Amino acid sequence: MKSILSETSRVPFAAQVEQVVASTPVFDIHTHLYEPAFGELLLWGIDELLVYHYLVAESFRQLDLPYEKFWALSKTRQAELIWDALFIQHSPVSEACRGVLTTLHAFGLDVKKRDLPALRLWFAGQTAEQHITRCMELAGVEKICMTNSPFDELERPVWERGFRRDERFVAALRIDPLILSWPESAPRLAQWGYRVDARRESEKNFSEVRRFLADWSGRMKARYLMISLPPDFEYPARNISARLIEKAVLPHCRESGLPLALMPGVKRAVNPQLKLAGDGVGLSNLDMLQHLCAAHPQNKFLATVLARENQHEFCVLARKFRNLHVFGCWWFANIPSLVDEITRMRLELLGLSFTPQHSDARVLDQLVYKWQHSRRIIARVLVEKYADLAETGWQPSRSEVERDVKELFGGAFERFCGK
Ligand code: FIX
Ligand code: ZN
Repeated sequence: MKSILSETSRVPFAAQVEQVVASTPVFDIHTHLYEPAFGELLLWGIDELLVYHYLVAESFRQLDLPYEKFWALSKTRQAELIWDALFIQHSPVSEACRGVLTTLHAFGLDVKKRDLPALRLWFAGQTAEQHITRCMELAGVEKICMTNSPFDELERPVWERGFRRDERFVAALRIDPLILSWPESAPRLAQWGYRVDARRESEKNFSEVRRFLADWSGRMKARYLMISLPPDFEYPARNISARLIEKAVLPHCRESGLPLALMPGVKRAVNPQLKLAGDGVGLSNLDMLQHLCAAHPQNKFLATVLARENQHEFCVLARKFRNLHVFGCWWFANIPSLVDEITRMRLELLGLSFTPQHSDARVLDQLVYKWQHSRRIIARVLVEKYADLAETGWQPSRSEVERDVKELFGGAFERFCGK
């Protein structure tokens, strides 16, 4: 066995680990990107990068403009205001701003000119198809999991029409409205031919919801089902959300072998005037996750938690339940200082049995920065962990490092889902 450390004279140990992390293809298990058949739902380009809701939230801290005036502007104009407020009037040091520059730089564009029209000109010369290939290559992403909602008016007709799938993309069935807004969702299910009645709880309702889930999981060839949850979500509980999970979602997941992804901690519309940028974070009571994992050992749960303060308890929970797979540093947790802390904690508590990151990209180009930034941190933490092992005389071989990184970049996830 060739030891990575014995090769130190040629390529230093840290550089070898960095090389492996930089070059291992990743399965991006949660994004908001769409495959090409969805046309304009796949967002890309400089203006989309600039009007990303992370930057909208940051720009309102600098702008004096009333919210309604901003929203009444065209996307082009909004992008210009954000560019001016966050890149020209101030240095773009936030993670979301830095991300735009990392991405542009990776495309070979000269960011120091601060020339928005020139950047727009370059993007105008690209096609979506070319750009998908370019972004995936630069990010080292081999497969992208979308977030797919039958409740989305733009998305649903595309699925209903049917299309030839792009093998680089896979689907995840998103069911937030079904679980969290049943009174509004039930009539929609009824309209689509499922015999449900929101006014009365009945076994019939649950079996019809199962039929709905089976139809959509099948139509999308979904890899997993997915719900984001408010911090005060409880399970078990005598409310319709918990009952729908227990009586429809979990039985469907067991029957189909699909995991259920839970994303606790989001407070939706803390400031509704910010629209998509107005969501916040709160500390979740993770007893619900404990109860779900304990009461349903035949179900598989994927989870990521939004609050920093929930991360340690969450890791400990995953040590107790092998039907729980930890993934990603989600949203407000996807900043370098927290990715470093969280990844380190997970490696220390879970070894390699988790998926450290997903991109959550909403704009195709974001794959580039989200993965470049994450890879850099993951490599740094791994180098340190292997160095700690080396102090004991345990020398990792190159192929062992490659094996470990493959686990982290999709291998452990695929195995968990396939169990
Ligand atoms: O619920 C989610 O999947 C979140 O990731 C998004 O809704 C959120 O807006 C986002 O883009 C976070 O990165
Ligand atoms: Zn997301």
